[in-house]
Amino acid sequence: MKTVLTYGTFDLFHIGHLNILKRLKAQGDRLIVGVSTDDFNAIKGKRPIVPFDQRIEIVRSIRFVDEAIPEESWEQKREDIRKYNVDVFGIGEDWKGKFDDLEDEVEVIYLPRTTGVSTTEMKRVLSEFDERHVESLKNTLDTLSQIVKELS
Ligand code: C2G
Repeated sequence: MKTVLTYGTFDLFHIGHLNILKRLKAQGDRLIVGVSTDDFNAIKGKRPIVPFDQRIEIVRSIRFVDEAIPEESWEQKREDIRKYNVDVFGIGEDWKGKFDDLEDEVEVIYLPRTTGVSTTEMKRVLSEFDERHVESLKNTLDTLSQIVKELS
């Protein structure tokens, strides 16, 4: 039984997250995913939109994922590797080289990211939509108040 381990925030779950989990599962027989808690995201300097309990439930429901655990610190990786008898640690290549220190315990692999999609980009589009939406509401209100004025 070959066990693969990875970690991530998985906010606004998208195809890039799905692809990396699919690729990681293909590296072994069991995939364990550490999902960053909201407190740990604060340490990572991230503010997820989706709360931890929903992010871990979504990851847990992905058919490539055999187990989802909370990721609460940078340091827990070694402990998890021993606890779950991990053979391979894998993560996207945006982390290339960052976890080579684990090579004394496991095989460390960095996989290609999916281009053209990111949570950051999704948040930007959503916020833009929000601004335009407010703008159009304001214009409608101005038009309505104009009509009311003309009718009175
Ligand atoms: N990912 C990807 N393609 C994207 C976006 C993300 O392959 N377009 C991958 C990342 O490389 C990572 C995983 O999806 O392997 C989760 O990405 P994030 O949720 O951004 O996680 P991150 O903040 O990188 O957390 O201790 C490790 C950290 O917790 C990793």
